[in-house]
Amino acid sequence: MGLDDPNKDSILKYEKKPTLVTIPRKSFVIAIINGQSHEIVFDIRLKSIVSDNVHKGYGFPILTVEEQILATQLPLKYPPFIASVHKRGLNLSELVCAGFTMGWFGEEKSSSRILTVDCFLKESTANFFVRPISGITMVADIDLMKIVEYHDREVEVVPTAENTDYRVSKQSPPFGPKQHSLASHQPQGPGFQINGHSVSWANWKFHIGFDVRAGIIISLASIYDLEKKKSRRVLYKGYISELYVPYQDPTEEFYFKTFFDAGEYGFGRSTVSLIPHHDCPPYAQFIDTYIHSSDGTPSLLKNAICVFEQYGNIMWRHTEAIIPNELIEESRTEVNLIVRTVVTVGNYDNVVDWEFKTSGSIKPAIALSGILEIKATHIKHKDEIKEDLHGKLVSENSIGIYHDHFYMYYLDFDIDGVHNSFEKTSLKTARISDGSSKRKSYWTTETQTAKTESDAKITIGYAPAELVVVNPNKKTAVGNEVGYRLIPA
Ligand SMILES: [Cu+2]
Repeated sequence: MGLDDPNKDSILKYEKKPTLVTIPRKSFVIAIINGQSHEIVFDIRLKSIVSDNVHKGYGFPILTVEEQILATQLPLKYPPFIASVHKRGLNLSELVCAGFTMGWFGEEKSSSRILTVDCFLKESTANFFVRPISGITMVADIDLMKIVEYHDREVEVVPTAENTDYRVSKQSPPFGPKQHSLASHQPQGPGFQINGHSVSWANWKFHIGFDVRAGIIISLASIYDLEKKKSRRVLYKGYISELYVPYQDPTEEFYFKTFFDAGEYGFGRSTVSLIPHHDCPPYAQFIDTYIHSSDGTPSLLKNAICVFEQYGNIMWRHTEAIIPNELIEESRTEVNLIVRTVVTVGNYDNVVDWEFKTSGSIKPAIALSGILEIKATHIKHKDEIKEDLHGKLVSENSIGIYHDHFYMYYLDFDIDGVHNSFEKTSLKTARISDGSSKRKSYWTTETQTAKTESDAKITIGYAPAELVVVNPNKKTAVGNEVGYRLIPA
């Protein structure tokens, strides 16, 4: 369930004259009714359904928490699995299971929603993710809510629990159990204001939204121009539209691990409460949000978002000692505004930051934390490896399977207005053959403007390029187009 965004036109009109313009208030609901996926638009003011379409294509709605919990309990009552657990000499009460989506590999459209359920050993450690019970494949149909496929191929060693617990109480110095604390506070209070869902700070103003699929959404970000004495729009809307995590192991128990964390699990639904003083500094301010259960009941998520000013680096400095009888020392501390959420999908924790700088830059950043996904092996040392493990032996009996984390950002720039272009400036070699210079060659630039979306597809990092979103109708004082550079980091 989420907001059915009014179109940009009405939002921009409403932004100008909120008292005169009535903005549509609609919600977008994805519901499973009798095994069919419905996309329903509901008008909140009129209290009526505007449209109800059955989705016929590929793909299924985001998993709900409830059905994942039910699915992960299935193995514990499934006799063949119980037999496999006993065969391995393990204790059923020490198991914890998790559901994994199975991807799509070109099969005909299937009508059933399925999950693989993998189980782990939680005995002697909180870090069960590094103790997988490998060699078993269990597929659950979550509409029927039963195991529909089961293979016990081989008995694999379960990696040891020793030294795996991540809780600070279990750590030895210098990592724990006690660390020196840091006190920090802002005697004059924060330099920003939160008014409803709008934040103003320094020269910035923007809106914070939240969606069950996308998580945090930054919108209507504008910067105040001191010279023009007006606010200038930069970003209409920005959020993480998908996080794709494909593992590179083609074997039966891993090939399907090609996760879409936003589309399958929900980046908003997987957002967790921030831990004050640890996830955000003591002087941070927190914003709560609501997430709904599968029947639509809203539940409060405390401290879902934090906003704080971050101090630290030198933004600019100069010591001037050349002027006789005068010493000038100037140093400016960089202060940035951070808007932070943490999204925990299974073993991984994604720290999602939107950083605003007084220079006008916006820096979306990700810090990935949590626990590596492990596959068990009988191998204890590198010398025993005979074939491709599809990963690295990271510890005795533990392979960290090769994989990537691709974060996709939806960025709708509205730089000084809605008509923006995407430009790519590449370097090209120019040769001199007429002897007009002692140089034989030099590089110059060549700019292309994308005419279509597919024109704008680029492979980052293979050749130097400057990627800029510009407003071709707005020029700087010297006649250049105003724009924002995209700097992949
Ligand atoms: Cu990873």
